[in-house]
Amino acid sequence: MNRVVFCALLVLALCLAASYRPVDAAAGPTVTPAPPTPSVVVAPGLTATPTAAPLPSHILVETWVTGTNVPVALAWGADGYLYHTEKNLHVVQVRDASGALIDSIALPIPAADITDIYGLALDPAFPNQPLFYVFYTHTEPLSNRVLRFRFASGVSSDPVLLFSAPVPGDCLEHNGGKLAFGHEGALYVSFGENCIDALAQDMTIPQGKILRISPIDGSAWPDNPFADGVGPNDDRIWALGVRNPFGLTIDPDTGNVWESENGPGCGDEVNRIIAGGNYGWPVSSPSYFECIDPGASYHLPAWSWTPTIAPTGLSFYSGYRLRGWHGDLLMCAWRTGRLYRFRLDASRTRLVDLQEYDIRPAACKLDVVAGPDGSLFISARDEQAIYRLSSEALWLPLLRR
Ligand SMILES: [Ca+2]
Ligand SMILES: [Ca+2]
Repeated sequence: MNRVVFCALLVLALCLAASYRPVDAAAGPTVTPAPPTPSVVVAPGLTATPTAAPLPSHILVETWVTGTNVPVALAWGADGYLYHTEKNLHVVQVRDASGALIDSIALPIPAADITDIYGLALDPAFPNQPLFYVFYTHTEPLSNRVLRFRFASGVSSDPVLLFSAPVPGDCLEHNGGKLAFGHEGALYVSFGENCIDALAQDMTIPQGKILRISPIDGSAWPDNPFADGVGPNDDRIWALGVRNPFGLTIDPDTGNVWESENGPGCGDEVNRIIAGGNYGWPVSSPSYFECIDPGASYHLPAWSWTPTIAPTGLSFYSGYRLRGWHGDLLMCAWRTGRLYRFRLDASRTRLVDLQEYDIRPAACKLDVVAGPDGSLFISARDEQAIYRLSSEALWLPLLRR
C-alpha cells in the first residue's frame, strides 16, 4: 500500500470513528458494533467540534433577568409565572412575564437542612393543585431527596418526603436531580451515581438510575419494569446505567422520556429512556475504549459527544414563535454555553439532526424552556442571568430598510 492510500484510509477511519453519530437507540441490545482496533483508538481526542451557527437573524436575544443565583431548573406554570430554583438560596423564585421577581417561596422545612436545590416540577394540575416537587440535597442525614409541598396564599405547607437516598460516599456531585411528569401521571426522577461508578448497575439502590414514582407517596409506580413487590431490587427503578443525568424531559407528543448525561471525559450523551433499559454506565465504559465501543448489551445513546460539552437542561419546544422549531428537542451545555437544537424523525424515537447555535453574549448553560408566548427562556450560572429568545416579526427588518 503506498503512502498516499494509507494516509487516505487512516483519515477516513478517524473521521468515521470521531464524527457525531446519531445512533438508533431503538435498535437496543441487538446492535453489536465491531470492537475497535488500536488504529482508531486515537480518535476521541481528534473529534472535531462542529462550528456553531449564529441564530437566524429574526431571533432576538435579550437579557431577561440579571442577578440570579444559579437558576438550575426553570418551569413555567399555566398561571403565566416562571418558577425557578436557586441552587444556593434554598428557595423557588417566582417571576411574572416581565421577569420581575414577585415572590420567593421558602420550602416548608428548615433552611439549614438544605444544601442545594436542583430539580423542580409543578403538579400536572397546577395551579388548581398548587403543588411543587423539588429535588434537593439534605444536610443531616446527608441525603438526596424529593419533597412535595403546597404553596398557596403566600404560605408553604404540607411537606411530604417522596424520596430519600443517603449519599453513599463523600461526593456531593453527580446528583442529577431533574424531575418530570409522564403522561400517565408518574413522577420521573433522574438520579446520578454520586461518583461511585458501580452503583449505576446495582439494582438494590437508586443511584445511577431513572426512577418512576408516585407523586402521592413516592412509592414505585405499579407497572415499573422491575417491580415485584419485594426486595432486594428497588421497585422504583425505571432504567439503569446512567452517570450524571442533568437533563430530563418528556416528549409532549409521544410521552417518551429523554435524558442528557455527563460522561467521564468522553461520551456525553442524550438518551431516549425506555422501560427497563440499561444505558451502560460504567460497564460500557471500562477503559480508554469507552467512547468507541459502548458495548453490545446496552442501549446506545441517541447522540454522543467527544470531547465533552457537559450537557444540562433538556426540553421540547412546543411553541410556534420560533418559526420551524416546533417539536424540536433543545438542550444547554455547561462547557460551551451553546444552544443545541435536535430534529427528530417521524417516529419521534430518533435524533436525526443537530444544529448548534452560538448565542453570545448570552449563554445556555443550565436550562432551557419555552414560555407561554412561545419565547425561549435560558439560564446560565456565572452570568447570573436568564435570557429570552423571541422572534422579531419577519416584516420588521423590511420596514427598517
Ligand atoms: Ca423489588
Ligand atoms: Ca450510556
